[in-house]
Amino acid sequence: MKLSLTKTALAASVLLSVAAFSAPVFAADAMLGTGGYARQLQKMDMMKMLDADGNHMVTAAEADSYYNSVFDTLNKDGDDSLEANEWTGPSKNLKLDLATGGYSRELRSMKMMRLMDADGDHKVTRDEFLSHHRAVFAKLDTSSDQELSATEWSMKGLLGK
Ligand SMILES: [Ca+2]
Ligand SMILES: [Ca+2]
Ligand SMILES: [Ca+2]
Repeated sequence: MKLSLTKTALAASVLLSVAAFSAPVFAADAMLGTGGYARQLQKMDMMKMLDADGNHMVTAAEADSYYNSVFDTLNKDGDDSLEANEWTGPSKNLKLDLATGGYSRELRSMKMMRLMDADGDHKVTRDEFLSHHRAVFAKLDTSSDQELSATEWSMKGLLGK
């Protein structure tokens, strides 16, 4: 009796861990980026690219406008979403004019595509793309004033390991 209870408990915990493993990335504390992605994003060169008015702060509006432009650049066929071939592009030409080479490379990994594909249909819509970047912004905006300072921008350990 004791043995079969233990077996049942074991089976239940295996089932639970399988369920946890395959759950989509919806939780508020879900990973927002790979370690490589976080490192490249949080460089000052990247902050400057989002800071359109050059005042050393990145507002939520500047971030949205930047990521809309990135989406448009990647979205070669002009429909409403990014497909895998648009995401990764031709292998020799990962660098986006709007971003550093390091950031372009990390963004265009399939792992980052999967993290942004909230409904798991293998396409990243503009909404999915923007809401991911808004979540990144919110995570970095530790003072919650809708602006990122250089200190907030470069804060380590918030986005991914
Ligand atoms: Ca600014
Ligand atoms: Ca597309
Ligand atoms: Ca999707």
